[in-house]
Amino acid sequence: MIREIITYPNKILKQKSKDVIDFNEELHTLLDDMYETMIAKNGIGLAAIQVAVPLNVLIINLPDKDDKQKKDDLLEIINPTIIQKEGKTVYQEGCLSVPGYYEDVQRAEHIKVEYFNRYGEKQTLDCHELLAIAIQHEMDHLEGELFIEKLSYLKRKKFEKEWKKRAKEKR
Ligand code: QAP
Ligand code: CO
Repeated sequence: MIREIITYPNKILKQKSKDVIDFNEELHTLLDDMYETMIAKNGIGLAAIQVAVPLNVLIINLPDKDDKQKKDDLLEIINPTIIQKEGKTVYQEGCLSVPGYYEDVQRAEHIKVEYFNRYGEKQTLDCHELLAIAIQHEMDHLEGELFIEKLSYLKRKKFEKEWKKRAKEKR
């Protein structure tokens, strides 16, 4: 089932998410719905809070070399912790909760993450490039933070101005 995606400036997005305790059918339904919703909206990553569920759950499905988004490549990441961080990189990010806005964000270049899969099995993943960026972006959602909150003062002002202008045009 496709769920509604919460967008900025909805306060729900500022909530901190909590760890999953039961790896049950309800969790599996949430994960399945998140995947369906993300694909329907042309996303490559989604956190549970973006569909108003405050749990430490995120999914990532990056396109491969042929630019194809394959469900086999789907990562379902539950209760993640970053155990190593290295380097710095800048990437122009977007977010399904801030549609139509893209801006450069600086993040760690490599990260090592521990998490659980949908069956409650512990996993460890070494992440580089776009995957490292995507996981950090989604993990920020779990802390109630959006990529626009990482921008410099000037870029943030530019964002607020553009967002207000767009809200006006929609009226
Ligand atoms: C997070 O972002 C991310 O504005 C996932 O109109 C960001 O899926 C991962 C999207 C940067 C890696 C690098 C955004 C779709 C999708 C929009 C997304 C839009 C339609 C964003
Ligand atoms: Co996002």
